[in-house]
Amino acid sequence: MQIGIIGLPNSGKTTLFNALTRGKAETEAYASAQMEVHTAIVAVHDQRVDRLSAMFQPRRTIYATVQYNDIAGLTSSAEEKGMSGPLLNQISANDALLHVVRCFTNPSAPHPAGKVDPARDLAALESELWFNDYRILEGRQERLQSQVHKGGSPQEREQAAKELAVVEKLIAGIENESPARTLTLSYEEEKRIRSFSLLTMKPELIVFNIDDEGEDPSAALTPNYPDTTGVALRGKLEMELAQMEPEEAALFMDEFDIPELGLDRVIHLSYELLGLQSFFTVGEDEVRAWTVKKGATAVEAAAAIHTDLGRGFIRAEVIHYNDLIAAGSMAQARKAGLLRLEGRDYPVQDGDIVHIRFNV
Ligand SMILES: Nc1nc2c(ncn2[C@@H]2O[C@H](COP(=O)(O)OP(=O)(O)OP(=O)(O)O)[C@@H](O)[C@H]2O)c(=O)[nH]1
Ligand SMILES: [Mg+2]
Repeated sequence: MQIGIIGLPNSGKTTLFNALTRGKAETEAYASAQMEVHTAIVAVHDQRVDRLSAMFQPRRTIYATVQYNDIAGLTSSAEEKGMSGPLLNQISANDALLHVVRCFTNPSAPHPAGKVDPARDLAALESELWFNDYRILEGRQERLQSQVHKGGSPQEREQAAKELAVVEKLIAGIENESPARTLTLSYEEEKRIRSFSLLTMKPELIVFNIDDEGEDPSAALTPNYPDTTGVALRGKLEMELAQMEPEEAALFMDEFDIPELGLDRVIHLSYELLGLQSFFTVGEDEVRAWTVKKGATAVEAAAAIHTDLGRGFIRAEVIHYNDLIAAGSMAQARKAGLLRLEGRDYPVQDGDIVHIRFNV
């Protein structure tokens, strides 16, 4: 799963990327027009995994991961020409978007537009995304209209008419300021437009990059953007903390009275945003968190571990994390009859501990 970090030049994308990934990519105050992408894979820390690891003492403990991509090169002036193809490809390759909005003031890195104005910047980039989808849909609409009237076989015309109906629904949505993700589409409708890679179809988290003393504007600004989540983060401070040794960071947080890092919150929000959940496998060899979409079935969970487990699936032996912890150990849980045998269609729950029985 990949999350693209987007935002206007100098909004703090690379700063946030460094904080999330504990990396040291260069933040460049004046070199934003070029397209460059930093990429890193981040573990999703989960206390449940720590607790299971303490219980089973495995050789390896593995957290779920998410990939972050720091994408520079977006500006608010692309509107006349649209986004460049390569930039568009970089953005649309992501499963979700994390939009950084500048709220901080910094005399050594002045805002390119002169004045800091989060509402303006947020609107500028959001309309960029909407406009891009609009152009794609309009182009498609034109072609489909001519196909419906004079194209190919009756079947082809019927298919074109069906696709046109979805395209027009999405266009009406955008004209009505409803991004594609807010429209209810049937599975069939969604399938017809999947290949367009619409940017407003992607789940979006808005991160307000605030000063050390700054106020959180998310409650005021996010409601204008349906189906997004907003969160404030002190980007520079978080980056500096993330780059310190843990003991040093703890001292610093103590001294400046910072109760917790905002980063973990962003990591968890983005995980939720993707509609993901974790299940666990446990044993002496390995305790591991696996990632599946919410609503995934037992056989899909098995296939996420290994295709063979999906193919040869017989049953899943399942206990929820909370039940195992309450029982105290796997042996006691077994004695108390807390392990269930589930079939292939069982909807896996976040926190399930799963053992797949299979035969290939
Ligand atoms: N005071 C302050 N400065 C920040 C903060 N976040 C970023 N900066 C500074 O703002 C400048 C731009 O930050 P970057 O992280 O490079 O921004 P960017 O969005 O990656 O910029 P481009 O890649 O050039 O578009 C740098 O000089 C940062 O040190 C913040 O939260 N507070
Ligand atoms: Mg950058």
